[in-house]
Amino acid sequence: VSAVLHGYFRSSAAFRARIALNLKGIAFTTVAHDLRAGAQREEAYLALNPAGLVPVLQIDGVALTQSLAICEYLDETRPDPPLLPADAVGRARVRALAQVCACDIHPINNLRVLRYLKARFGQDQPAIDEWYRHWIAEGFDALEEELRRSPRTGRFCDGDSPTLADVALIPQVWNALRSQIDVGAWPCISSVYEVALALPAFEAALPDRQPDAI
Ligand SMILES: N[C@@H](CCC(=O)N[C@@H](CS)C(=O)NCC(=O)O)C(=O)O
Repeated sequence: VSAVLHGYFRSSAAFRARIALNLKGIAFTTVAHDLRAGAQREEAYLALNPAGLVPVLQIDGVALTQSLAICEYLDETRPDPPLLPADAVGRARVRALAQVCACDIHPINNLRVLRYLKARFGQDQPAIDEWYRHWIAEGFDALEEELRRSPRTGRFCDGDSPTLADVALIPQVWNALRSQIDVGAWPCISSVYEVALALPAFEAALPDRQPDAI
C-alpha cells in the first residue's frame, strides 16, 4: 500500500478523503492524530502540514493537504469513477454544493474555533452547542432548497451516482446527527445520506469504523 492518510476518526475533512479514496478503490493506511490531545500541532506533524489540520494524504511521492484539493487530485489522476460531472455547469454546481459544507459550515464549526469561543470569549458549552447547530441549520437550509428545486438532483446530490457534493455532505450530516440535530427537517439531505450509506465506500469511511475510533 503506497497511500497514507493522516487523519482522525471524527474529522469530517478526513472522512471526505476516506470516502473519495474508497470510491476510487485506492488502498490506503491510516495514521491517526488525536486532535483532542493536540497531536495536529506537534512538530513532526507541522512539518507535514504547517496549518496543523488533518487530513494529509501521502500519495504518488507527495503530501497533499485540504480535503477538497485531495479529492480533486484523486479525480484528475484516477478519473474512474468520476467525482465531477462531464459538463462545466454540472461541475460548478457540484463544487458549489460541496463548498456549502466545506467552506460555509465546517470552518466555523471546527474544533479550534469552538475552543477559541470558549477560551477567548468565555462562552459556555450550551452557547457553543447553539453556535454549532446554528451554522449547520443555516447551511442545510440553503443546501436543501437547492437540492429540492434542481432537476439535476437525483438519488445523490447530482444525478444518481456519488460526486464531490456527496463526499462533502455525508460527513456534515454525520456531524449533525452526532450533535442530536433532527435531520428529518431536510428531507432531500436525509434521503441522500441514506442512499450514500448503503454504498460500502461511504459506510467503510464512517468514523466508528476507523481503527482509532473510541
Ligand atoms: N479545509 C480543511 C479543513 C481541515 C480541518 O479543519 N480539519 C480539522 C478536523 S475536521 C482539524 O484538523 N482540526 C484541528 C483543530 O481544530 O485544531 C480541509 O478540508 O482539509
